[in-house]
Amino acid sequence: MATSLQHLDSYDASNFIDISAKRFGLVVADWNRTLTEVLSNGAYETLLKHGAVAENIFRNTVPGTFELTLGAQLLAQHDEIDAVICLGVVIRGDTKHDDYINHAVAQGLTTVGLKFNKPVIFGVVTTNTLEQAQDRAGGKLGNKGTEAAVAAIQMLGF
Ligand code: RBF
Repeated sequence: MATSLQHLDSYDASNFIDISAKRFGLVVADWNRTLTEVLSNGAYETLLKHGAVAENIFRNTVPGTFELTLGAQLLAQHDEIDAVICLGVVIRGDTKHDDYINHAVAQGLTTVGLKFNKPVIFGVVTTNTLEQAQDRAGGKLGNKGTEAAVAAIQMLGF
């Protein structure tokens, strides 16, 4: 479904669990940093808004979206971490690099989540153009970082 039709910006927080004792890992790709910072801040502020404690949010940077998988695994392996939120922006170029990165990371993050039995959230914006990415990183289509944090909270209550 197109993300312009479906997004979690208008979510129902009434059934969120208490996350004040939960520990979150944030893994943020440095590639397209201007946009991933917006995603990261959106996720961070959303966690705080719903009761997370700043000391329990561990932000880490990796070079690019491809590295999100290992970054997620290095955090998820710790029993103290309850959920990992992975954020990146991949914009289609002249070559097929985006396909390789996107598929590898989607598969990799799924594997990490299943391996450690905890939420590992795919907060990767994958677009054809820079403008589409900007729309989803604090623009007219919301902030996918916020949505990734919401997904993490929802999965913790599963
Ligand atoms: N990383 C991203 O997070 N977003 C991108 O749009 C992106 N484009 C790339 C394009 C090319 C041609 C290459 C080689 C890498 C790109 N990367 C991108 C970086 C990638 O995720 C990874 O950090 C590097 O390939 C090193 O493993």
